[in-house]
Amino acid sequence: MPETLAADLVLHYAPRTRSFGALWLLEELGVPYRLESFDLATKHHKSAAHLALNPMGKVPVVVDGEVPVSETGAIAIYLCDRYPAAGLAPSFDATTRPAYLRWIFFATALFEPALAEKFGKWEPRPSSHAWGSFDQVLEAATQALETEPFLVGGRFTAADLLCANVFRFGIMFGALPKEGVLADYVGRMTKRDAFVRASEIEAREGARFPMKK
Ligand SMILES: N[C@@H](CCC(=O)N[C@@H](CS)C(=O)NCC(=O)O)C(=O)O
Repeated sequence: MPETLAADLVLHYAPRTRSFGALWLLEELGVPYRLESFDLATKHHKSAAHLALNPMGKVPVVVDGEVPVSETGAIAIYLCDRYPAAGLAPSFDATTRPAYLRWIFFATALFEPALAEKFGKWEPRPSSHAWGSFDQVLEAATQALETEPFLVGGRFTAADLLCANVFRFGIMFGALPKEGVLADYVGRMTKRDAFVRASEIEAREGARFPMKK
């Protein structure tokens, strides 16, 4: 909804990438932002201008005024604290804050690499790999959501957004079952208005930059 040309927040974004999480987040926050959209095929993300924003040469990057933030987890923590009225993060002194932070890191630092283990058919090494193993993260997520609708404090937070988004990829690419606790959770989260709006923007941008065959 609040895409505008005159915003202080700019999302550097490419369709069909992990930038979707940041796009969904901005739509949930309901603050004005501008989308700088480009096709990864152009390699703009390896240009000096983009490397100055994220030396990893990756998307997403959010620029707040003149300050760049990269890494989806950091973007989520930063923006939700910056715009507390949206209620997407427990306050600093809330007892649910540590669990919230844990699930943000779970999505990006544990579940993501665990998916790589699964897709790459790597030998599981639960005690030496930082994420444990794919089976461990799957069990932890399933256990947490078996009896609760949300991960933290009985309400939707950015932790749900990041986890649902990565579980969604897991389901899409066949690493997670299409039915069950996690699939039901993803189904509920992706019915949110902000997710639907972000998907419409993603479809529009995807059509501007179709995949080359
Ligand atoms: N850990 C980063 C991962 C970002 C990432 O890997 N982005 C991919 C797109 S899905 C990218 O920019 N790839 C282009 C490249 O590395 O050349 C995050 O969560 O923001």
